[in-house]
Amino acid sequence: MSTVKLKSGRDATQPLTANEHLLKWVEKMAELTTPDDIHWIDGSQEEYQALCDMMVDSGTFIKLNEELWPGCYYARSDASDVARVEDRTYICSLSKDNAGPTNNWVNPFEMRKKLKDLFRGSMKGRTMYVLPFSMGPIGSPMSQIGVQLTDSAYAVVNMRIMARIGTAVIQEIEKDAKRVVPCLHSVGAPLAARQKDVLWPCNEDKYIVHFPETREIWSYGSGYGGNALLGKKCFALRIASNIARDEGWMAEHMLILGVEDPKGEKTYVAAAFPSACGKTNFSMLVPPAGFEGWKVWTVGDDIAWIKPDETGQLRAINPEAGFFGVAPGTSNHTNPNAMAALAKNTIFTNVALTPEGGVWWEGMTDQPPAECLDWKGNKWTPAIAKETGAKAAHPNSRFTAPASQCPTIDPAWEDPAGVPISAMLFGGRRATTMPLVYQAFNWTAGVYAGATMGSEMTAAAAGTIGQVRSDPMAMLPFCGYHMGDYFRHWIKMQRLVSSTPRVFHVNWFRKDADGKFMWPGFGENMRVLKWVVDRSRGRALGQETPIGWMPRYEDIEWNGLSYPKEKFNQLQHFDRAEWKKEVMNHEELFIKLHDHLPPEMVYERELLICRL
Ligand code: TSX
Ligand code: MN
Repeated sequence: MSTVKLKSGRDATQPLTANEHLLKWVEKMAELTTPDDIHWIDGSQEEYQALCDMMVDSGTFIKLNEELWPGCYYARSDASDVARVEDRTYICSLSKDNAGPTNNWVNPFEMRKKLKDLFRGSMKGRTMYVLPFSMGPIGSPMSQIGVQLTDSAYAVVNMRIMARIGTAVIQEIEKDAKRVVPCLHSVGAPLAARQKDVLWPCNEDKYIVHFPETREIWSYGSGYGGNALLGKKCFALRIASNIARDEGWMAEHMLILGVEDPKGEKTYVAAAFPSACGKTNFSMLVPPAGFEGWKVWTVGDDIAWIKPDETGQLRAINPEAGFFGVAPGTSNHTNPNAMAALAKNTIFTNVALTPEGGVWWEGMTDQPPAECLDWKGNKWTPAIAKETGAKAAHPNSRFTAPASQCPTIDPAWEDPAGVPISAMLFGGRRATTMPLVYQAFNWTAGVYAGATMGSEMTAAAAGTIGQVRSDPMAMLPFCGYHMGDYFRHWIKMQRLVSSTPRVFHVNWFRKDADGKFMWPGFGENMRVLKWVVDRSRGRALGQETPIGWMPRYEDIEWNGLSYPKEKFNQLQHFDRAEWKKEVMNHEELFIKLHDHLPPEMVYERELLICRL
């Protein structure tokens, strides 16, 4: 195997930089992993096309019907490589105490030795791509730069959608204004001479390793999602959370949206929800009937980097350039803006393939196709599904789509200065206890609400469905250091800003006694968003309750929706007995974090108990 030929005649094996530091590292890693070739990624359209063509030739990619899905490709992963591997994810800080009880930890010296053994010769028979990338707009003072060395062309083409990559990033590196985060990635499947490759190479042994002090990422054995696109969860959350703590900013698992009212006034909100709560849908919300003239603009759907500006105002950027969204459940009803974003130039992974050369997934259309190939390549029909329960698309199947193609993408989404954040939302999937919305009394109470948030598991190990799992700030799998220190950092942020954003807790998923969702959700969440915006701007009323400020029926805009007052009161009802139990459960996490837990969390809990 040798690297792709480019029509322009550029020899991709020639380094794109003379930067000693970068060249030395690439050379050293090539000595370790022994690839057959090295390909320097310039990020051009031509190069992207050549890599896609190469994967079509090898069978890893299927080109979709150009009439139906222009510029789109389809991939199936190995059936054992379909999601992030949390039990194989490590934070290898010098001291175990710095990783904390919610992360896996191995002594970094031991781990380095282990990784060197794993990576030794791991790229044999393959090309090593040198992929310079910027998380955040190139040149923004809030952006961070990395270089990913990878033997996966699939990772390269996905990263081209998810981040800014190539020559322009090299120029940033040469200015040497910023330090580069080295990211080494191998699927862990070296090829012997004349050995035929498989469609999705990977290794059953997987290691996703972060060294927070030296700001390094080493990922071995997986080609899927967050395991392989190292700019996303590994860099933009786990490593960036460490940088942010040291530098006084925040790297959060949050969407960012802008609400524009009919007068053109714009208010930006960031929101942290755990997985399976519809974060992408919320970030692209379509205002419902009764909200004519209102617009919701999308800045990001997954990650926010938030930093005080010179005046102390918190401003946020989306460090990503694309959406790596869960396909199942995405439709013209639930999220027409995502459907428009993924209509072209998109990579689909583990969805179903239709006979016309199109894609399908559960929930995409009311009518399933009469026949298709499922994510494993097997024949799938609605009858087979009924009989065997087989899903056409894997529940964690994905689309990789350019953010620029989203009809609601905010005009300021690439503003190097970011957008000003006025409010922060926390929320989970809760059938009971949690009202539709309440506002925390102040910043510290808001940090408490975020720290103690939980969500019911939808798909998990047998017997755990419906159980509430605590997921502080939706960061449980993504915080790159001790969770107690992370809470301290949140508390401390108040001292670094001129004014804190207002903090709210929301729950779209409360159920009535018959097990029916009480709130229509989706576009109707705009009614909650309006109250949030008005509260943040100091012009909406609410009533004080033991848990925070809550809207009364008359504080919500009901134009366009008939929702009875009694039902709203039930939806907003807070039950003292349920909440007492809830607060007792908070102790479990707090005990785990005890010696690092900021005293503010203990006091907030005591105050809440007293009010209850
Ligand atoms: O994304 C969702 N959001 C946020 C949208 C802006 N989902 C999908 C969650 C899975 C990813 C929701 N599901 C939301 C929601 O607000 N609410 C619900 C629950 C629900 C489901 C179906 C109905 C209502 C609520 N159907 C009818 O009322 C007819
Ligand atoms: Mn996420």
